[in-house]
Amino acid sequence: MAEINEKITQLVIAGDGALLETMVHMALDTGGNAATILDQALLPAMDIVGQRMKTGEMFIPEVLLAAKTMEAGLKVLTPFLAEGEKSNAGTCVLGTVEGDLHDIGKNLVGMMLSGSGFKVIDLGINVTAADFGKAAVENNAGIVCMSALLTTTMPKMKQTIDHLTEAGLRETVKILVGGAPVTAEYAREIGADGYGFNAADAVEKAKEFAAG
Ligand code: B12
Repeated sequence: MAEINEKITQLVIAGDGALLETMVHMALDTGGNAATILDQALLPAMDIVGQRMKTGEMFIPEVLLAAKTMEAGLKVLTPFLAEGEKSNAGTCVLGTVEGDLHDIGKNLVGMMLSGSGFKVIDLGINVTAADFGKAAVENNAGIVCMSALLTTTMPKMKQTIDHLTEAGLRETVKILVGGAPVTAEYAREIGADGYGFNAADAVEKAKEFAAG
């Protein structure tokens, strides 16, 4: 299994979507666990891509191709990852903050939340504070989940929280934040109710909020 996982990692980095899908199917068919394939093959690929991006070994078009390939792999895994209980745990509004186009992590969080019984309103990327607020009201959401992958867009989380406070929504809406540069300390600093390290942690925190 370690060999297949390594091959999957390399295919994401190389951006070979067609072969990647075949390999992920093969990994599942030979008894591989979807969460393990995600943790040990797909996510490490994105870490390597990130390092190569930083050192200038990979350029944006190649990173984009790797990201698309990662998504193709995730699509194959989705039905196996999101097979949690189907209760109605509440409504979450989810989005990547304004100015930020990264959505792989956000999509994973959305997938796991909806697999755990939450109704997920995914606003996509580049979501303004006003749009988060509007969607929270329109959908009577109990939780607003924000993702940011850039240090330059993290302050948009605070702006959104301020907007929700001004709109009088802070009593009824819990705020959960996450994304690679975000920390629990930062979440506390900006007045969020919680921080999720990864998609599984996001579900745990959301369930705590829903339980009251
Ligand atoms: C893929 C990628 C891209 C793709 C995005 C494609 C897409 N559809 O998402 C493209 C090519 C578009 C891109 C562009 C850019 N990128 Co980029 N990108 C990445 C990369 C390699 C991977 C991100 C990723 O998908 N990781 C995998 C997912 C699963 O992990 P994740 O997002 O962290 O999510 C997990 C947790 O954080 C958490 N989580 C995430 N969101 C949420 C939300 C909630 C509520 C909760 C609870 C939890 C949670 O759960 C997730 C699942 O476990 C990272 C490097 C890295 N290692 O992060 C750089 C990186 C984030 N990018 C970076 C940069 C600089 C850029 C650009 C500015 C480059 C440029 N010069 O143009 C642009 C910015 C574009 C923009 N305005 O957003 C830097 C950021 C540096 C910084 N300190 O700010 C990084 C760190 C690369 C680097 N090492 O330099 N990028």
